[in-house]
Amino acid sequence: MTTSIKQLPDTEQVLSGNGACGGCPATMALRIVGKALGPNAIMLLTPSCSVASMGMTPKLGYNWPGINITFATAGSSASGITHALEIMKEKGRLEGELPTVFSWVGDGGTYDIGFQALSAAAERNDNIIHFCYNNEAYSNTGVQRSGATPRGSFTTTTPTGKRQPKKNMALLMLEHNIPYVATATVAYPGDLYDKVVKAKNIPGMKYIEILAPCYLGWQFDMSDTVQMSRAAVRSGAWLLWEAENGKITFNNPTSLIINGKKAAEPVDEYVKKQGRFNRLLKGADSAERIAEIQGDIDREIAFMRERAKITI
Ligand SMILES: Cc1ncc(C[n+]2csc(CCOP(=O)(O)OP(=O)(O)O)c2C)c(N)n1
Ligand code: SF4
Ligand SMILES: [Mg+2]
Repeated sequence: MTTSIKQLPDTEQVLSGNGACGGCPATMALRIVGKALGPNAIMLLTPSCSVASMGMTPKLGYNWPGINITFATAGSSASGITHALEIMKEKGRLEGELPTVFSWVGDGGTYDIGFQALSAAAERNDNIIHFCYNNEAYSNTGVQRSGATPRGSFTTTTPTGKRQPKKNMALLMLEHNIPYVATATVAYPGDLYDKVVKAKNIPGMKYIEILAPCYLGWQFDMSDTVQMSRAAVRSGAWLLWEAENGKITFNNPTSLIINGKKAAEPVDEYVKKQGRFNRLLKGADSAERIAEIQGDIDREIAFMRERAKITI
């Protein structure tokens, strides 16, 4: 049974007065993650909105020891810290439960610039949690395209809409044979909370990716963040799943779509809610380009349905 929002602990690791935009999905997600991880954790951040939001020492917006590292190094830095802690414990220089070492990284720092170090940490099965909060662009520097930007989306580096589909990063991480991979989004806080609690208790490498609809990059009213997150799942543009030791399970409502019990909502409704697709919608070839986006989603659903049948 999924934890309900009312059952989430009252403890807060994300403090009031931080510098995030109102309605920031990355910060909402981090708040839920904080409730699941508790205070005994060490946070690593690469350049991103979440770094800009945390403010400046000595009054940080996040209640963990935090380290700002370079863009490419989330995987290697987190590995170094977790190994150092293990050695200190072995030598009797640390007592009690070791802190959870986690990286909190955007899609730019995960899909693109940090991919090599992350892949290496996964291959070594180092004991860390890598969170990718995915707002589908480089938001902090004014919204440039990333490997997570979906086809058709406007960014400052794709002024006529991106021409390629996004990559399936969570599946790429699963193919590293790591013990736990999950996807989540802010409209389903209990689902996210349960996945983080589970990941915290599994030794080895864990990867959790959270879709974070950013009003600035996606161009919608900031009060609609949660609705946009829900619309992404209902249209099948974002699939909720987790894999423990390689076995994929879909979570509601994605499981209903995958099992054919409920149809995914047509993607044009989802696309029309977002200004980042405006130019595509106004073009003479808009029907064709929406069909391409729908094709990407249908292909992904069909592929994941088949991939989940492989359990060895
Ligand atoms: C090596 C390097 N290249 C570029 C930058 C500039 N930069 C800072 S934040 C950022 C965007 C990060 O995008 P993402 O990881 O998706 O996080 P978001 O801003 O969306 O939260 C960029 C390009 C940098 N700090 N270091
Ligand atoms: S630009 Fe988007 S991701 Fe960045 S702080 Fe604002 S709402 Fe959050
Ligand atoms: Mg981003």
